[in-house]
Amino acid sequence: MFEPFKVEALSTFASDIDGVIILVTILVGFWFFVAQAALIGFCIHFRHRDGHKAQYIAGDKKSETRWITIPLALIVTCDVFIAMADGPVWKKVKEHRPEPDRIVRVIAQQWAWTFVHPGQDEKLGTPDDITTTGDLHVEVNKVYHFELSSRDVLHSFSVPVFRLKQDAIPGRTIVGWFEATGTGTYDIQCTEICGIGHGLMPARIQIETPEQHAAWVSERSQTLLASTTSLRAGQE
Ligand SMILES: [Cu+2]
Repeated sequence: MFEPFKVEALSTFASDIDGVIILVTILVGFWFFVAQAALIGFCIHFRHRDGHKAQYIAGDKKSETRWITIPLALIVTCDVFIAMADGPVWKKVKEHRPEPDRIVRVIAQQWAWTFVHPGQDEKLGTPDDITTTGDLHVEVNKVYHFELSSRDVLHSFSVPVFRLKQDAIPGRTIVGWFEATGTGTYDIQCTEICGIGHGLMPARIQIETPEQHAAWVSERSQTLLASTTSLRAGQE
């Protein structure tokens, strides 16, 4: 089977995006084969052979321009179908953001991903925030907003199982969203060539059950508390 379809679809909008990709593939694939068949057919039909000179046809007669205008009209009609299918999906994924259950911060840099998660208070920007490198922990069936930024150059935050991709632009914080529909550990990839170490900046997303996520937050909070306490003791 075609490789992209082996990637599981684990977000609330993944199947919508797959639907648009399948539609575009079918329409473009159909016209690709029609165009190639016409090209090869004309090459054979108008070729040079004994007693028959090869023809150069500029296509400026009215009867010949139909070979351009009719396919153009048909292809534009297909474009209209694609626009009708992708408009609502774009709106759902990029324009409309459901209210978040949690917010995480995603920071790209050459060549690593840093993730800041809310701690036990469920709020971002407080002292119990949990920062990790290379591992994003989220809970299944919860709406997350991510605040994406870059410390240096252009990167792109891609989570294939979510069918999610968003460029990270230095100087800007871009907010997006996702809601996972299944658990497991999956790839996060940078999909913007960002320097010589671009291929060395993979990360993982751990999609956890409510119990697993609560246990992870609790464990990391204990570690954070212990290190803060020992740091204070060392300063006194
Ligand atoms: Cu990158």
